[in-house]
Amino acid sequence: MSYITKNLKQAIVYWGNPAPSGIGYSHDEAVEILGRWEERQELYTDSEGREQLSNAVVYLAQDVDINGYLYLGALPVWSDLLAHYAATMDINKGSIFSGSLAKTYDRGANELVLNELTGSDAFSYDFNFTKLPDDTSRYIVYLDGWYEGNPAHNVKLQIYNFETPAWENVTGDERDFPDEDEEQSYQFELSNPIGDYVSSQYGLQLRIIHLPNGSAGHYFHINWLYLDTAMMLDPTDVASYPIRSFKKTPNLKATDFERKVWL
Ligand SMILES: [Ca+2]
Repeated sequence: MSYITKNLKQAIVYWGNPAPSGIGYSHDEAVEILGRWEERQELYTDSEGREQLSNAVVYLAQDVDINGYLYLGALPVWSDLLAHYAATMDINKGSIFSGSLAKTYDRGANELVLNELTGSDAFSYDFNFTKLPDDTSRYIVYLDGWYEGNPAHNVKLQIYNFETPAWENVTGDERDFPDEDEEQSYQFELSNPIGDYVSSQYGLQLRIIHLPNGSAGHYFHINWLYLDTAMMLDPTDVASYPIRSFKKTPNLKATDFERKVWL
């Protein structure tokens, strides 16, 4: 392995396979590769034989496409997070002890407190998030609250799969909200890709459900509940550079190649 190839240790995001689209190019989904990124201006000859000055020079262990894009950094490259609150709540089983859905919209002391019933399917509440951006691919659920119940009771977070269609557990854990004495902060990253779980008509639906038998006098407290979304950024949305020139040269022993890119 050449000196050049051994020292490719920086995470670099690569958008390859450029296809003409309108005024620019569309690309395959970003992949993370290793390389060495040098912020230096160097004269190079572009594909049309013109001399140009580079923005940066990058060494890689793989071939890349002219008009692909490179970005110094790791995946995922996400936009800023955008918060969404539940537009409606459906009570499948149970009832409101105190508060209202609006109490889940801020982190103040006010809670929505939900009742548990004695017997099987002790409670089931759905929270419906609508008006979600089309191109969002990252979803994180935040819940500040607590289950005031019994250590043996199982309260789970579920999500509706519009494709199957069926409710699915968000985690493989026995309990997502164990019995507690005070408020906790919970965070759940939802599956990616999220496509089957988001409907243009209904948005995204979460269910908080008590699975085995329950007992009256137990409560589920929600102080703050929101869904953070972010989208995977395109090369033109980040400080990336188009690949202007690429040169592949055998090393001295002809066992490897030096791959050099001018941006
Ligand atoms: Ca609140």
